[in-house]
Amino acid sequence: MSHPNNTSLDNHSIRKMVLKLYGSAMSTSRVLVTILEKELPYELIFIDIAKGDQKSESYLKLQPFGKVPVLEDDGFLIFESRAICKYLARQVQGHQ
Ligand SMILES: N[C@@H](CCC(=O)N[C@@H](CS)C(=O)NCC(=O)O)C(=O)O
Repeated sequence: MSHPNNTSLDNHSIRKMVLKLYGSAMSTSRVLVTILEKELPYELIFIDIAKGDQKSESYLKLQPFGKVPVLEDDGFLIFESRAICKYLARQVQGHQ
């Protein structure tokens, strides 16, 4: 899933990679507000916390505490929603 405006930054050669955001609807809302506000290209990877997907072996390699959300940016992993938002703001600022 990606935002319809997801090419805007690509057009300006600011960001080539598509961010991967792992989480569920509620857990990603804070990060999604930042992503949408900054019109960043992203892919949402649904983690079904009701089913316990956040505790799967593969997910624990991304987030060792089994929590959502997680952001992956060209192989760089970051968790904690406020930290993710700050990271994104700084990334965009650094490219302006
Ligand atoms: N302070 C963290 C909270 C992370 C958190 O607790 N996420 C919840 C969903 S909102 C979660 O992963 N719940 C599933 C679990 O604890 O197994 C953040 O803002 O990212």
